[in-house]
Amino acid sequence: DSSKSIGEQLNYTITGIDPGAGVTQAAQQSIKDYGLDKYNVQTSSESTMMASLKKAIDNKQPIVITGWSPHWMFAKYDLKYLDDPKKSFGDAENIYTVAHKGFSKSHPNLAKFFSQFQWTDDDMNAVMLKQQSNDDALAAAKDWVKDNQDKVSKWTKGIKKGNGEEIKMAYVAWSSEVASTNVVKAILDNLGYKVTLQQLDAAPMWAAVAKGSADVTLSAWLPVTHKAYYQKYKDQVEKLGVSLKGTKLGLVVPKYMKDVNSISDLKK
Ligand code: PBE
Repeated sequence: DSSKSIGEQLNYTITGIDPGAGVTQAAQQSIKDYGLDKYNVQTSSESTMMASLKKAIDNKQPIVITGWSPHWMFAKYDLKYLDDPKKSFGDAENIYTVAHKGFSKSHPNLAKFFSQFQWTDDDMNAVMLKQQSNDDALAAAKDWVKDNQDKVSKWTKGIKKGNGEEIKMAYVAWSSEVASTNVVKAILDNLGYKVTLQQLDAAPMWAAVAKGSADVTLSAWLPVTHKAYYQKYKDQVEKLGVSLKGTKLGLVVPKYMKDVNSISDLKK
């Protein structure tokens, strides 16, 4: 009903993901920064948010979600980021590989691998799309690894084979991290290591790496998105490398919402 204001049409709702995600905090910050007084961030999970997005698009209804790149949503739907001149969502940042402190001393060979593991948006998108059409995230990752041996061989250059040595990786169930974590597991398992994966919410994921119940995570978006977690644990963790450069966070809407182009338009 277009006689209603944008806010009324949206039920003053920003459809979001898990409460522990940095993008959730940033969305709450945007409500303050832009004076979106009546709005709420409705938290759930990435899969629930994506189901709401699909439903809205199927019915050509307005919706605003907490989005980020890389993400397969941009390949599947016609979406746009809302302009954020006040930078509630920060600037482009990087995805870091973070380990329990001391990991590079105790596991120099694996630390070298992680320092060499850096891929691109296109690589990650390819894996995320495979995982959209294959419920088995590891099988999809293995497929990609098999077809991209040129890239894999650069990441494993000079890395010694493992001997069933165990390594525990923690991650959050965000598509980007499901992709990277399973790809690394596929590569290291092939090399003779035994990688176990632990899926956690963001706060316990950081805590697990800090206390050493997990060795490594590929889920650290810094310097802004996970700033609070990093500040809390920086003495107990170490950065092994950057797996992907130039990520983005923001509020995202379907392109058919022609009158909504910046966050302040949500006040209309
Ligand atoms: N994300 C994906 C995470 C980091 C990776 C953008 C949903 C977050 O907001 O914390």
